[in-house]
Amino acid sequence: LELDRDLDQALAGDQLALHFQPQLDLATGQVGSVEALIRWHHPTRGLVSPGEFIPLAEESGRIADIGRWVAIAACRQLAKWSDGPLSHLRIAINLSGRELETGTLASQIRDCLTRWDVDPSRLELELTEEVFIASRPENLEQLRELHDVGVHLAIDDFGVGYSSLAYLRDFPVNLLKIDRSFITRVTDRHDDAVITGAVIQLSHSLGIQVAAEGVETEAQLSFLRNHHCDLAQGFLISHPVPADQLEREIRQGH
Ligand code: G
Ligand code: G
Ligand code: MN
Ligand code: NA
Repeated sequence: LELDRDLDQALAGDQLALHFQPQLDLATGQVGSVEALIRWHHPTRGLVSPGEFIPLAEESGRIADIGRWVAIAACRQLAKWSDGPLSHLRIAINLSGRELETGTLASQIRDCLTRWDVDPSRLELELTEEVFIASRPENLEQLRELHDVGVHLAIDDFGVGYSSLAYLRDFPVNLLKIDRSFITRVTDRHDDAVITGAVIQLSHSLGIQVAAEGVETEAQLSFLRNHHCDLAQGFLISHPVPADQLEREIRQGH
């Protein structure tokens, strides 16, 4: 496909960028971490959404190069922030199952961390439930290896994938991100409220932190505070923004 082939140029040039969406630590009121979301400024099509090009890249195999680009960009950003007011920030990057299949993900990420002298605990990997359930054990070993050196692991879009909980038992998960679809109606629907509350309790009982995705109203934020959710992410707090804007927002005390 034409769009997929254009990715080669995007990777070689400067058409890709990471935007960052803050996650508010509800206990401290500070931004504790940011999720990196890739953006593509296509020369003729304008902004192309990752929802459009990531699936294409997964099919063509270009996802491995994108993954490498993202890991490098995230580590460079962490290195840049390391001696300023953003030195406490953790960056979470999204990984697809296809990226684990290359078998070189762990060594690649470790190389990046070393090369930019980044504390591994500043980096978090977001994977969906499907990745944990459908990946081959030897591919998942890479995640264990990264966790052993200090990299954090997060479950993305929790609650809408397969309903197995075995990976919470078998994997060293640091953070569970409750899918946006629960948070959207958490103040209107009893079932969403009960599920959200129960997921927070389950996670905490297992020593896992919880983030809520897609927080758009003060009422949702209050609910999450009252139920001792650890982190909140969503348009109420901030849209995903370029690094310089994030720096301004945090300096202004967001
Ligand atoms: O930012 P936006 O909501 O448009 O993202 C759409 C989807 O693309 C989300 O599911 C998100 O997880 C995914 N995505 C964003 N950035 C990356 C990335 O760097 N790598 C991978 N594999 N997926 C990403
Ligand atoms: O699949 P993943 O959770 O990684 O997708 C993240 C995507 O969710 C980002 O592309 C981001 O733009 C989107 N997003 C983040 N916060 C909100 C929100 O509050 N409301 C909605 N509708 N989308 C959001
Ligand atoms: Mn995510
Ligand atoms: Na998500």
